[in-house]
Amino acid sequence: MSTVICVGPVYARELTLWYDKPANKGMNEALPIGNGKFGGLVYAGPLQERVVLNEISLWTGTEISTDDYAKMGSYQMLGELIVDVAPDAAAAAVQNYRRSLDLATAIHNVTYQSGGVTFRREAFASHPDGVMVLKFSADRPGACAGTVQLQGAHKETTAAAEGSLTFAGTLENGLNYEAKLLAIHDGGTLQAGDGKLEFKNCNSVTLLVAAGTDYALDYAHRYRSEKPHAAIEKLLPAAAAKNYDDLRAEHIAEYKSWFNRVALDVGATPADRLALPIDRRKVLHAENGGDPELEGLLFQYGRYLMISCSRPGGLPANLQGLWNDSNEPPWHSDYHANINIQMNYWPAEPANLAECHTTLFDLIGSQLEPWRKATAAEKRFATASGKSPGWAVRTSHGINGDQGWQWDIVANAWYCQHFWMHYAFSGDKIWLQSVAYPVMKETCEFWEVRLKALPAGHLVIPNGWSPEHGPQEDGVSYSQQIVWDLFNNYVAASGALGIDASYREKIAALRDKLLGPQIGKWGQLQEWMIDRDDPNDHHRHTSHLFAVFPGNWISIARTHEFAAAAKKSLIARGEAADSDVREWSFAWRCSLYARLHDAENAHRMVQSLLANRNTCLNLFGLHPPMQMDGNFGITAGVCEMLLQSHENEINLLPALPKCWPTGSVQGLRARGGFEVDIAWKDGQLTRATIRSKLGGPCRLRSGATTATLTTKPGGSYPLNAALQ
Ligand code: FUC
Repeated sequence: MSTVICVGPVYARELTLWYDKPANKGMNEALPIGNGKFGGLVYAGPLQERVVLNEISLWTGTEISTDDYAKMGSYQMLGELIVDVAPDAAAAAVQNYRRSLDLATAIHNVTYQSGGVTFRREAFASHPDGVMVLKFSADRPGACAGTVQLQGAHKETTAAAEGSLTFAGTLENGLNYEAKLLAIHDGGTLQAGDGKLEFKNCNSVTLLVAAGTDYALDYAHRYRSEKPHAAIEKLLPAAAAKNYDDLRAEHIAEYKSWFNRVALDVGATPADRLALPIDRRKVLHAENGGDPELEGLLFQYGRYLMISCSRPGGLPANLQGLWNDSNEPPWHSDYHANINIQMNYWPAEPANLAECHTTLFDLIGSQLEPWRKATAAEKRFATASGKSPGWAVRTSHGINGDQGWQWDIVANAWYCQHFWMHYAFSGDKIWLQSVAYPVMKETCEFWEVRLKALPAGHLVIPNGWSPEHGPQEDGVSYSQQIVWDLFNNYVAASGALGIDASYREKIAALRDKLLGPQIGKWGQLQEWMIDRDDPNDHHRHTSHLFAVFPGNWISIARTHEFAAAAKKSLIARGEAADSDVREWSFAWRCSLYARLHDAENAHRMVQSLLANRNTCLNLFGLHPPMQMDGNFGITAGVCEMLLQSHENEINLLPALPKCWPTGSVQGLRARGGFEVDIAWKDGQLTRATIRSKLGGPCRLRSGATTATLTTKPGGSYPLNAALQ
C-alpha cells in the first residue's frame, strides 16, 4: 500500500510518525505538539498518559552581559499532565498498542485494546482556541476511568476544584506564570480531591489545558505585561463552550492553512517498508536507503515543528524549539547566535512559513536596547573616538536582555541577513524600510568604524573567531564573509528604497575593499588568513563556507574557482563517525552541497540525518539530548536541492539526486515574490508553475536552459520542460 492522501488542494504521501511502543526516554521518544507558544511532549503510555508541558516564554534571567554562562537565564519546563487510566486494572493486558503523530493534521493518537475494549486518545494544541485538548474515549460505554494530575515543575501546589486543576508561580526574575486544566466528562462521574481529579464510568473525558506568563517582548516595561490569569480564564470557558469535534475541526483547518502551502513527493516507499513503525524505517533507511517517503516526512517534520513552536507574536524556536523536560537544559536551551538560531530559520522563507520568521525579528528588536548598552560598555568595542555605535551580541542569549559566553562579534551581521532574506522573498518595501533597514544600517555603523587596513590596503575584521575553532585573530574568513554579506545586503536595501545614497556608496566601497576568500596550499578555501587548514580536521562547524550557504559571495556560476575550493574544504571536513560532527552539521552540509550542485552528497546528508547517530526515535535532532536546528536545517537543505533563487534567477532542480527520479513539489517560495511548483520524471524537469505575487521579470533556469518571463502581480505561469 503506497498511501497517497489528500491534503487540501495538493496531494502528499503518508505523513505519520507511528510507533508500537510508548515513549520512554522523554526528549528522544515522546512526540511534540504545540500551538506556537504552548505545547507538550506526549509520552503515550497505554495506562498512563504523561505530557510534559512547555510555555515558550518561561525563562529565568534578567539583563546581564557576561562571560559566565551560568549567570545567564535558562528556558524552564512548565510542568506535566499525568493521567493514570484504569488505575484499578494496571495489570490488564494491552494489545495492538499504537501511538502516532499525523503531520497532516497535527493530531497525536493513541489506540490499544484491553479487556475487549478499544481505547482511544487524541491530543492536539489548538492555535485558534489557545488550548491543548486531550480526549480519552473507548468503544464500550462507561469504560473510561482514571485520575488526572497537573503538576508544576517548580514545586508549586496544585489546587483542585470542581472539574479543574490550577497551579501558578513566580520565577526569581519576577515572571508570573499559570496553568489550568478543565475536565469535561460524558457520562459517569468526575470528582476533585487531594490535588487530583478522578473520573469513573465515563464514555469519554476531554481535558482542556491553558497556560501563560506575563512575559512581553518589551524592554521599556522590562519584558513584563499583564498577568496570565485573566487570559486563561477567558480561553478555557470559551473552549469548553464548544464541542470536541468543533475544536478539532477548527484546529485542523487553521493548521492546514500553514502546512498545506507546501507538498513534496520524492517517490513511493514499498508497502512492506511503509507498514513498519518509524523507528524501524529510520534504521533501515539510514543503512540502505529505499524509503523516499521517510525523507519527504523528514522535510515536512521541520515545517510541522516550526508551525508548532514559532507563531507570529510569540518567541522564536530556541535550541529545543519549544520542548523541554528540564529546568537545567543543555546550553540553557538558549538562542545560540553562531549557527543554531540562524539555522532554525533557514527554511522559513523557502518552505513558505515566512510569518514564523517574524518571531526572530521581534525577539531581536526587543533585545537591541540591552545589547546596545552591553556593546557600549564592552572595552574591546571602544573605538578611537571612545564611542561604540550600534550593537553586538554574545554567542548565547535569552529573552530578558541576558546574554552569556563569548561575544560572537559578527552575529549582528548574520542576524541582519535574516532581515534581508525576509524582504528578498516578499518584496515588502514598507517592512524593509520600517523594520529591517534601521537594524541593518545600525549594524553597518558598528562595523564601518572597526575595520582594520592591511598593508596592501585590504580591510579585515579585527580579532574574530571561527566558531568554535582555532585562534582569535584578524581576518578570519567567517568574519570577512559575514560582514561582506551585511554590506552587500545593505547596499541592495538602500538601493531598493532609494535612500541614503552617499552612505550606500561608502558601504559599497568598504565592501569592495574587504579581504576576500583565499585558496590555500591544498586547494582548500582558507578558514583563516594564515594558510593553516588541516585536511584531516573534521570539525563540526563549516564557518568558512558561509559564503556558499547561507551567504552567496561564492557561487558556481560567478566564482567557480572559489566554489571548487569550498568543495575541497567541505569534503575534507567530512562527517567521520569519530569526529564531533553533529546533526546540525549534516543539515548545513546538505545546503552547502546543494549550492555546489552536488546532488548526491546533498542527498547523502538527508539520508544520514536519519541515522541513529543524528536523530532520536521521535526524529528530533540528536545532540544529547536533542536539538532542533538539524530538523529545521534539513528542511532548508531539501529546498536548496529543489530550487535556488540566490543568483537573481530561479534555478529549478539544481541538485536533484538520482534516488528521487520522479516527483513533485508545490508551493516553494523564491526571492522576488514568487511561488513555484515543480514536477520531474526520470530526473528531468517536466513542468513548472510560477506564481508571481509582485509582478516583474522572472529569470528562470533549468540546467543550461534559461528563459525570462514577464509576470503580472497575481499571475500564474505554467511552463513545460523547455521553460515555455
Ligand atoms: C554550537 C555548537 C554545538 C552546539 C551548541 C548549542 O556552539 O558548536 O555543537 O550545537 O551550539
